[in-house]
Amino acid sequence: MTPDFEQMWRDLVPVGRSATTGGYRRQPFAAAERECVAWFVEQAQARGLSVERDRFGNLVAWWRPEQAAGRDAVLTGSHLDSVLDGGAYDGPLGVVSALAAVDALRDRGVTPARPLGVGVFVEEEGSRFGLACLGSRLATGATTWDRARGLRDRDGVALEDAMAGAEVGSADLLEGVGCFVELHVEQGRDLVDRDVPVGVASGIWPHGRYRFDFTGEANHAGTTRMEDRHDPMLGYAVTALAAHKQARLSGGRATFGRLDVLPGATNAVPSQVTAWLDARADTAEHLDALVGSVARMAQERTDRDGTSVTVTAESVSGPVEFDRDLARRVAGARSRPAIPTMAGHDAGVLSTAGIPTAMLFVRNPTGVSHSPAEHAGTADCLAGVDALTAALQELTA
Ligand code: HGY
Ligand code: MN
Ligand code: MN
Repeated sequence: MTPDFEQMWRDLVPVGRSATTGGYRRQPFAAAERECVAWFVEQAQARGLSVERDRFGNLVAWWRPEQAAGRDAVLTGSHLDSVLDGGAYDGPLGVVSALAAVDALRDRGVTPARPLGVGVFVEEEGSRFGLACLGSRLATGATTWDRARGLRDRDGVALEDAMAGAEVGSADLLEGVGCFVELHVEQGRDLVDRDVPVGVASGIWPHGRYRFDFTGEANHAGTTRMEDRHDPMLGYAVTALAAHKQARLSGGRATFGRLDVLPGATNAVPSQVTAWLDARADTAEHLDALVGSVARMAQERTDRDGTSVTVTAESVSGPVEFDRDLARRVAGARSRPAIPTMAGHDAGVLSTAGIPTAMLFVRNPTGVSHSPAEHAGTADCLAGVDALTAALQELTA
């Protein structure tokens, strides 16, 4: 008898967790994430699912009953990679719940009349190579291998080199997929405020990642008079404050969470400050306006300081409205609330590629995510498995 949800969860919990912060470091194609993928393959094979891989590191474990031959497939699943010091649930909850849903269907004696796949998309967080949902963008053709192969991580390692040791295949994993349902921990408090364990997603805000390169003049921290400096740190500092203010005024989101300072010497005025802005808004126009206003303020300050700034969009995700009919079917008999999310997901990429897609959210008591404090109670996780099982049973009938 294959292990149940709680056993599978216990298997994964220690993999890639930092002893100091309790956060997860499951960077794509690095040891901890590869251990998670190996665990997934083992679990899939223990269930007699056939694991297929594409050339980008994505996988789908297929349940193809005889009677399902020739019919559109139903795909579920999520991702196993994490942001740096991320939480345990963002991604893995959708994968483990999908495997548990397969178990539950079998326990009910259900044999799907459609192929049912459990998918794992690689580098959903874009936390190593910078492009969000990299695996699903490659699988859908939203980006190409030629554009992606040269993306480099913080150590300058290119994607194609990081993938060198990884087992890949040549399947077109999305061929014949009629719909995709992703279960995910909620990254917010909507379900908490509604006191509901499971909800469905209505859509995803447009969002993007923009690299600000501030260039100034390195000089001595002591012998250089303040009026003689061209310090790029000032441009960054003013821009970070401006981004926060513009987001608050517009109801959007703006975050500078990553910074590189060169040369990084305590007693030298820096030559270069690179800062990454994560910006999000309810519409594409509002997003452009938010990023545009922040870029203008950066330009004004650098003009004053005799420094310069360039802004490069590294990852942009458009607005997503999920398939209403599918959301209704996935919500099932219960009237589960339909809630928007400001977090990107592979589901958004597949929806944008034209595959009818829905998301189920599981309540997160703190609403905190991308942090070791991210959490979902076992009862709510099991309610999520039930909801996903019911949805998959309905969709594969
Ligand atoms: O960053 C996001 O929106 C998602 O968690 N990948
Ligand atoms: Mn996620
Ligand atoms: Mn995430």
